[in-house]
Amino acid sequence: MPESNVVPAVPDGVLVRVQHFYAHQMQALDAGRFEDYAATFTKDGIFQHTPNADPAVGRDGIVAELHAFHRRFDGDPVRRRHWFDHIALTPQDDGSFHATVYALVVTVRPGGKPEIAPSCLVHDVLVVEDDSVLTRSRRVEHDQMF
Ligand code: SDN
Repeated sequence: MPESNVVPAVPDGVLVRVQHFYAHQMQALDAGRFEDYAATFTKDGIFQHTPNADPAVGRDGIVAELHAFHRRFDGDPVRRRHWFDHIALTPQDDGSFHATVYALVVTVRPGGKPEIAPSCLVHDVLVVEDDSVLTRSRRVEHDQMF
C-alpha cells in the first residue's frame, strides 16, 4: 500500500542495503576495478552510461565498454568520483525496485580544483534478494543533453 501518491512504501532495510550496495559499486568503478563493478550487475545486465550510445550487455560487455571509455584518460593523472544522492526507490510488480538517483561526477587532477561534470540522473532496476543486491539495468541521463 503506497504511503502517499508520490512516495511509495519500501520494505524496512531495503534503502540501507541499496545505499551500501551503491557505495561498493561506485567505489569499484572509481578505483578502476571494472570486473568488480560489472559483477554488481546481473549476468544479463544492461549498462548505458551515455545517452545515444549503444548499451553494454552482460558482465564481459560492461568490462569491455569501461576499458574502452577510460582509454581517453590514458596518461592523464585524473581521479573521478561518482557521487550518488537522492535515491528514490519504487517497488515493481515483479519484486524488483526501480531507482532514480542523482549522480555527480567529480574530476580532480594533481594540484587542481574539483570539477563537477556531468550532472546525471540514473535510472536503475535493482534485484534485491535475501543475500544480494544486483543491478539488472542502468541508464544514465546527462543533464546538459536536453
Ligand atoms: O556508472 C555510472 C556512471 C558512469 O559509469 C559514467 C561514465 O562516464 C563511465 C553510474 C552513474 C553515473 C555515471 C556517469 C558516467 C558519466 C559518463 C560520461 C562522462 O563522464 O563524460
